[in-house]
Amino acid sequence: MTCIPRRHEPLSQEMALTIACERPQEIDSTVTPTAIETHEETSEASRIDSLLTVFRSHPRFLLTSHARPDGDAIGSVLALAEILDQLGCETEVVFADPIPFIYRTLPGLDRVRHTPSANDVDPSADTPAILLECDGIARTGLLGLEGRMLINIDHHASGRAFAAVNWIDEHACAVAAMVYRIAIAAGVEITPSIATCLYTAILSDTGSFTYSSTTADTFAIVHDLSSKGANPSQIARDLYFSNPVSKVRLLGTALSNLKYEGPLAWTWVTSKDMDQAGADAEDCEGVVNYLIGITGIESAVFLREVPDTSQFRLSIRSAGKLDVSKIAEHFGGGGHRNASGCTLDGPLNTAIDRILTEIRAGL
Ligand SMILES: [Mn+2]
Repeated sequence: MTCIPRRHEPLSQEMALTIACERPQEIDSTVTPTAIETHEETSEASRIDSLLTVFRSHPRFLLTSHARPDGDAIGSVLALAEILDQLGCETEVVFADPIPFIYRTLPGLDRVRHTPSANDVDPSADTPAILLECDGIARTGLLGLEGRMLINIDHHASGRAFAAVNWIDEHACAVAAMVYRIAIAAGVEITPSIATCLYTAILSDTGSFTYSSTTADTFAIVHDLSSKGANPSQIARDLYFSNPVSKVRLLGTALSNLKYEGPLAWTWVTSKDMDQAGADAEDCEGVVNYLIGITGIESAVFLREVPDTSQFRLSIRSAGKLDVSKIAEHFGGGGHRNASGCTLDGPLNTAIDRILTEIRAGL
């Protein structure tokens, strides 16, 4: 294991050089990498170096991710918090929204604060904030981030370099894969809890290793994580075989509302449907995957009425031809080529017309 500086002074040139030299130099002289590969590798190594320089020169960080956090957001934030523990930093983990039930067993959850403002956990503007999977501070749903030093780590195609330090890799299967690379570069120990958090994040963000972002590199990472204490069958049970009955009832309603037209399928649930099923927003997670799982369907949309508003929250999926991150961005949302989301004003039929028109034009 690499020796890690635990002091928090700005790095001396000598120390920065030491860190740069610690990078593994695994160059196979029999292979000539293309210019693009060389450029990308250099840029990734230098971005991780920049991050480590920041981590080692501040005593304390706020960590957060997007509103309505998913498995990648939560697992990656918790893993990064433990990595920062090992680097000798203090951290505060804060989310604007509660942690969904299926992630209740993740190690380190007791350190999560759920509150509307980052100032509630650390009012000092000197404490930098690390944002995972956000294209700006608005995506966190948190107040109190303005004026802080911001660090942005993201793997969304819609990612933007809005922060003081940015690392965006839209080819990463999950932001957890990027956090894993940070851990390796920092030389920290991948503990069973880091391994469990990162494995959970990658499992959920690759749709159980089914999305096109899943590559040999994904399996190399989860292979390492399973050898370091992540338990694949236990994590799968916690994520996929622990559904509350309200979720299954709501799925029944959503599937009975199903409509389709050529390669396009869509469905919805209203606030009333959710009340009748005793369901909440997190019970809607994954419904859209049943639609994109229909043979011949190229794009699928699930609309959920947001309680006490006239708006609908949309989950959009593509089987591969259509880039649905572009569709979501058109309506102020974002995401990935195959999975994205946005919010539209109601009423329901207007929201459906707007999204279907946009998707038909793209298919
Ligand atoms: Mn993600």
